[in-house]
Amino acid sequence: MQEVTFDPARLDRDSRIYVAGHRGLVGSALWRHFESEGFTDLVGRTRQELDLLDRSAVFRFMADVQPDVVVVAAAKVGGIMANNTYPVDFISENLQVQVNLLDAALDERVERVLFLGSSCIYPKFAEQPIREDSLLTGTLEPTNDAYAIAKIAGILQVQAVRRQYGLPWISAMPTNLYGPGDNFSPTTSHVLPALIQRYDNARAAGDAEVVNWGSGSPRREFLHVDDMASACLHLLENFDGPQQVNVGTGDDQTIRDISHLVAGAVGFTGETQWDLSKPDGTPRKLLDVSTLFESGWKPKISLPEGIEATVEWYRSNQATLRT
Ligand code: GFB
Repeated sequence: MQEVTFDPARLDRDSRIYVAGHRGLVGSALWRHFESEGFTDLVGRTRQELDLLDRSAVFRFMADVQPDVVVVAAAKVGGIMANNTYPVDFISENLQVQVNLLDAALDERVERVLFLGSSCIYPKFAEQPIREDSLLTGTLEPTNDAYAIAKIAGILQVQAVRRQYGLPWISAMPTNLYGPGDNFSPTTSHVLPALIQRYDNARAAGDAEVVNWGSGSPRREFLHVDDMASACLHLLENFDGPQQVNVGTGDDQTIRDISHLVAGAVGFTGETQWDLSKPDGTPRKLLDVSTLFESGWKPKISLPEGIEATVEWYRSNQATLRT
C-alpha cells in the first residue's frame, strides 16, 4: 500500500503531454486549450498512426514518447441510442483502450494521468445534485450501463495505481458536453448536436415541424467543451486525490427547454413534436460540482452563448462534419 504525496503545481510549459483521442470532441478542445496556454510539447496520434486497441503498439508508443502527462480522452462515445444499440462495442472497446493506455502509462511510470469518464457512471436515481461519493450506491441507467461500467472500471484502475504504486493519477467525470468538433449524426449523436442538425435542416427546408426523441421532460446539464478543457488543465495543476471529480456547470434544464433554445438559435419557427417510442434515459443527472468550484474553477461559456457558437461552427464546417 502506497501513500500518494503530491503537491499539484503549475505545469512547466515544456512538459510533454500526450492527449489520447486528440481528434475527438474533448481531445481537440484540450489540444486548443493547451496550445493557447503556451504548452509546446503536445503529442497526439491519429487512429491510423496508432491503434489504441493494439496493446503492443500502445506500449511501444508510450516507451518511445515518454510523456510527463497523459490525458485519456480517447473513448467510444455516443448518444442514448448508440449506447443502447451497441452495448458490446461500448464496453469492450472502452475497456480495452483505457486498460492499454493506463497499463502502458504505468509501465513507463508516467507521473500524471488524467482519466476522463462521464456522469452516466452514477446510479440512475442518485440523489440530486449528484455527489462524487454516490458512485456505486445504486443501479445504473440501462441504456448506457455498458459504457458506464467501462468508465467505472477506469476510475477504479486509477485508484488502484495510486494505492499500489503511489502515483498521483486522477479522474474527472464531465456532464453532457457539446461544442465544435462534435458528432452530428442524426442517429448516433448526443442530443445537442442532433437538435442543431435537425432544427437547422428543418429551417432550411421550410418544414412545419420537427420530431425529437422521448418526452422532452428529462433534465440535462450541458458544458461547453472549451470549458471542459480548461477544467482539465485546472485539475492537473490544482487537484490531487483518489476520488473522481465532477465537472459541470451546476445548472440543468429540460430537453424541451433545450430544444426551444436550439430552435431559437437556428431561426426555426415551426412546431416541435415528441416521439415517445424513443427512450428518455436518466430522468435527471445534475452534478454536484462543489469539489471543482471550491478548488477555484468556474465555467465561462453560458449555454445560449455556447449553442450560438456551435450552430455557427456547424454551418461553416458542413464539408468536414463527423456524421
Ligand atoms: O444526449 P443524449 O443522447 O444522452 O440524450 P444521455 C439526452 C436526452 O435527449 C434523452 C433526448 O432524454 C433523449 O431522449 N433527445 C431528444 C435526443 N431528441 C434527441 C435526439 O435527436 N438525439 C438524442 N441523442 N437525444 C448519454 C449516454 O446519455 O450521454 C452516454 O448514453 C453518456 O453514456 C452521454 O453518458 C453523456 O444524457 O441520455
